[in-house]
Amino acid sequence: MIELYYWTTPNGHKITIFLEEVGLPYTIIPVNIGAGEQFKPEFLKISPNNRIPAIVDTEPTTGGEPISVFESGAILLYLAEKTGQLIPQDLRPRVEVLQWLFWQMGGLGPMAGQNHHFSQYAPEKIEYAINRYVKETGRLYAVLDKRLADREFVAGDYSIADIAIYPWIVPYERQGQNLADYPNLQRWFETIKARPATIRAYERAEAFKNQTLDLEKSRELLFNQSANTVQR
Ligand SMILES: N[C@@H](CCC(=O)N[C@@H](CS)C(=O)NCC(=O)O)C(=O)O
Repeated sequence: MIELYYWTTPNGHKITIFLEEVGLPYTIIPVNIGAGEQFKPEFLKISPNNRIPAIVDTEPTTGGEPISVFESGAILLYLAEKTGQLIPQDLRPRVEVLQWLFWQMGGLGPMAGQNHHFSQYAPEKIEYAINRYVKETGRLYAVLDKRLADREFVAGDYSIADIAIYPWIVPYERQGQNLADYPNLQRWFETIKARPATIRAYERAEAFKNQTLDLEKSRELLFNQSANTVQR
């Protein structure tokens, strides 16, 4: 059984999409990051960076104690290796997948995240910061669009690279992007959106929405973290 520490954010969706795709049994342990549940000591034990997602695999393939994993890219890789699915075994196609997985982890995720922050959440509209991240997100979309010009998926067959990228394209409007400007990316996006596993993953998220939150408190919890937050 996989225990998934989860919230309804792009990085959370990556793991439910994967798990729905391969049919591995899992239970969701919600971690409401707007209510500060990522700071609970029991969660920090498996996710010391106070971020979702994280997993505990209660039945590792080698047996023994449960294994916990944090960081969505590491989780996808762990689960792909565990199941032998959504990652090729051969060197060349495998390295293609890994490049695009890491491209998402180091590029699209952080840049689109800052884009969301400065465009939607920052208390002041800082034009320089908004332009910087909207333009960089557009550049990354264009890289993806070019890559998808002559192939169906990002790297060979449908893989953990596509799964890592897709949830970060879902909020394209909030990122100041128009998918019609990237026709190959748009075609890829519609293909993944229509997959039954993707539909099921986003349906599972519905159960956790509509939580009433004190927005001011959430903002303070999420956007005012420092070394003190970790050291206290
Ligand atoms: N690189 C990390 C990023 C995870 C991340 O930023 N998670 C956010 C939600 S998408 C979170 O848990 N935020 C809680 C907080 O900022 O305290 C990953 O891919 O797993």
